[in-house]
Amino acid sequence: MALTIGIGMELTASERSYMNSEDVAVFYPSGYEAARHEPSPIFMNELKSVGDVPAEWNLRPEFSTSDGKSVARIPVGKGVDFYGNGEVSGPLRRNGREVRFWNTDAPKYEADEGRRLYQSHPWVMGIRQDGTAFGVIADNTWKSSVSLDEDIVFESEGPAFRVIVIEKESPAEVLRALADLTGHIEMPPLWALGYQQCRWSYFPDTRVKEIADSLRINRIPSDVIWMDIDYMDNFKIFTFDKEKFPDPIGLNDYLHDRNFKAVYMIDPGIKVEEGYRVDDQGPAADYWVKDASGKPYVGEVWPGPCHFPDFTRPEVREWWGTLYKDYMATGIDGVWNDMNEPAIFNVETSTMPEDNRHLGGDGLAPGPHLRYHNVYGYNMVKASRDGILAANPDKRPFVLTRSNFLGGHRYAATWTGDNASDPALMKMSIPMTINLGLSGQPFNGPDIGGFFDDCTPELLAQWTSMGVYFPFVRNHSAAGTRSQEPWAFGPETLESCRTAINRRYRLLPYIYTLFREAYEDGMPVMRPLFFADVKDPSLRSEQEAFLLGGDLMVVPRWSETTARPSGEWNKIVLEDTPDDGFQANLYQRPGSIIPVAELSQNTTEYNTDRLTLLVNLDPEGKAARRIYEDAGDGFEFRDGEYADYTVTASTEGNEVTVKLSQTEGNLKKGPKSLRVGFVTPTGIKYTPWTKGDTVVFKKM
Ligand code: MIG
Repeated sequence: MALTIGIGMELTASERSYMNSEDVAVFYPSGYEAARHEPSPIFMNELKSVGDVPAEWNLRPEFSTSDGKSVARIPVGKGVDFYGNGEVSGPLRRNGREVRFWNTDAPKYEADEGRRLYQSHPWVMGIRQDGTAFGVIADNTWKSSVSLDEDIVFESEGPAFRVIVIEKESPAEVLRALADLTGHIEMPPLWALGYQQCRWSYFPDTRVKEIADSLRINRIPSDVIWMDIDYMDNFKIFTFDKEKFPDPIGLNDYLHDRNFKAVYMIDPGIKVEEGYRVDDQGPAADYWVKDASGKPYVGEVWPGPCHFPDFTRPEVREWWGTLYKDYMATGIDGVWNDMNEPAIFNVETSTMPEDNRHLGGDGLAPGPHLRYHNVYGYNMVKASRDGILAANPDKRPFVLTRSNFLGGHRYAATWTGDNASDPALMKMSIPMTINLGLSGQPFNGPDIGGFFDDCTPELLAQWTSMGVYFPFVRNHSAAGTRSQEPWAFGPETLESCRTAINRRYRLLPYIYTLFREAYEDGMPVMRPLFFADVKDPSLRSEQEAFLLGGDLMVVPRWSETTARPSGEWNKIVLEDTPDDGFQANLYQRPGSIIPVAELSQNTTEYNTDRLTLLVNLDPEGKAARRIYEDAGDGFEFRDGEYADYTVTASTEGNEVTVKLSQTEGNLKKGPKSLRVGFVTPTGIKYTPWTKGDTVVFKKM
C-alpha cells in the first residue's frame, strides 16, 4: 500500500507490525534494513513478536520519505499533553516543541536555540485528558529530530526506522513498560545520594584536602569531592600531574579517612603522543575512530590533538575497561565521563565529521559517524562501567556521564551539563530533571549554584534549598568564576545551605527507598506534580512545585504558582531552625508515612537506629509506606541481604496505632528506637521514643 501525496514523498502504512508484549506494539516501515539499526542500543532484549497488533489498536505510525529524510508521523488525536523527550531545555510540557537528536556540547543550552543538548532520547510520552497515557520510541540512532505539534513527527537523516508504541492506563505504567523494554538502573551506592562538592578544578591536592576539611569544619553533611581535569598530567587521561597530585593514593586515603569518596574525571580524547602509554596502545590494535579516508581521526580537545576510541567495537570497549584497573586501585571511588558527545574544539560543528568511520562488531555493522554519533557517549560509559566493575567487583560502580542515549541509564547517572548562575536556569533545572526521569533516567540533577558566571549569595541559598530534593545533588562551578562552596558567601548563606543539606540527610531513608523503586520498576525519583492526580488538568503544566517520590511535595520558596493536588497535604518542617526565607516548603501526602533519620554528617555515619515516622493520615485515618534498606554498597542485597519494612498507621476512635514490620529480606538492621511525628495542619506532634516496633498515641 503506497499513496503518493506530493513530489518525492510517499506515504506508507507500516509494512509489518507485531505486539512485543501486552500493550507494546512494534511497527516497521517498508524497506526497513535491520543491519542499519540493529542491534539496538535501546532495548535490553531484541524485540520479538508475541502476536498480531489487534485491529482496534489506536496509535499507528505513518512512514514516509521527504527531502531524502525518513519520516514517521504518529497521529495522536486531540487533547494530548507531551512529556519526556529526554534531556531538554524549556518547559515541562513539550507541546509545540522541537528537539534535535545530535548530541552537542551546549553551553548555557544555547546551541540551536536550545533544541539540541548533550543527550538524545528519541522518546515521547503522551497523556490524554482522562489520564490514560502512551509512549513512543523511534528506534533510531542516526541524526534526527522530533517535533510535537498536533502529531508526533520523527525525521531522520538515516534510513527508515521502526517505531514502538506503548499504550497504558497511566503515565506510571508507561514508565514501567519503558523500563521493562530498556532496562532498569542499577542500585547506586548510598554515598552517591549524599551532597557532593565539585569545581573546575580543585588543585593541587592540598586544596582538595582544604575543601574536605572545610566541609567538615563547617558541618556541611557531605560525601563526595570531585576532581575535574586539572589533576591530570597535561590533560592526559589515566595520568596524574606529578606536581599538583604527586600522591593520588595518599590523597584518596586522606579523603576516605574523613568519610569522603573521590570521583575523578575521564574524557574520551587521548592525547596523540609517542611514549604516552594510553596512546601507544591504540595504533597496533587499530582502536581509533577513522576519518573518511580510513586514517585515524585527530581532533583537538584539552590535551591538544587527540585520538578517539571507537567504542562501537567490542574489543575497544574491553580495552578501555582494562584502563580502569590500576586507576581505580589508587582509591578512586567513582568516575566522571565528560566531553563524550564527543566535543571537539576549533571546528564549527563542535564534533567529529559526520563521515568519520566506526567499525562496529558483535553484529553491529560498520557505519558513519552520522549513525554512531549519538551513541558515542553511551558506548563509552557502557565500557567504563564494565571496566570499573571488573576493577572493583564488590562495589557498585558510580559513573556520571555528560552524553548518553535512550537506554544508557543502565550504565551511568547524569547531570544536565553546563548551565549558569542564573535564576532562570535554576528554575529550568526542575522541568529538565523531571523530563529526564520521564524518559527512563531517574538519576540526574543540575550543577547547583550554576556552572558559568558568578553565583550570588541569594542564588546559592535558593538553589541549594530546593536542589537537595533532586535525585543527584552536586554543587559545581566553572574555572574563572567566583568560589561557590556553601561557605563562600559568609555565615548566612552557609547556614541556609547547611539547613537544606541537613534535611537531605534526614530524608535518606525515604530517598534510598525511592531509588530502590526506580531500580525495581522504573519509577522516577523526582516526579511532576501531576503524578499526584493525573486527571487534574490544573497540574499538567506545573513546573515549579514538584514531587520527590509520591509522598513529598516540594515548593521552592521563590515559586509563585498555586496549582496543588487536592487533599490535605500538610506542611512538614524537618528541623526547627529559624526561617531564613530560602528553604523550600515541604508538604506530605495524606495517607503517607515518611521515614526521617537522625542527622548524620555523611553516609558512612548515617544509620536508621533512631527513626522518626512522619504520619499524615488520610480521611479514613490510615497511612502506609515501604522502607527499604541494605548495606548501601556491594551486591549482597541480590542474595537476600536487605530489609524491606512495611509501616502502617490505623485509627480506632481517637487512638492511632503505627506499626513497623520487616516483610522481606535477611538483613537484621532495623530501627532500635522509633517515634511518630503526627502531621497535622498546625504542625508536627512528636511521641516519645520507644524501643518496640509499635507506637500508639492519641490524636488530639
Ligand atoms: O570544556 O572539565 O561540562 O562540568 O567542569 C569544558 C571541565 C570541559 C565541561 C563539563 C564541566 C567541566 C568542564 N568540562
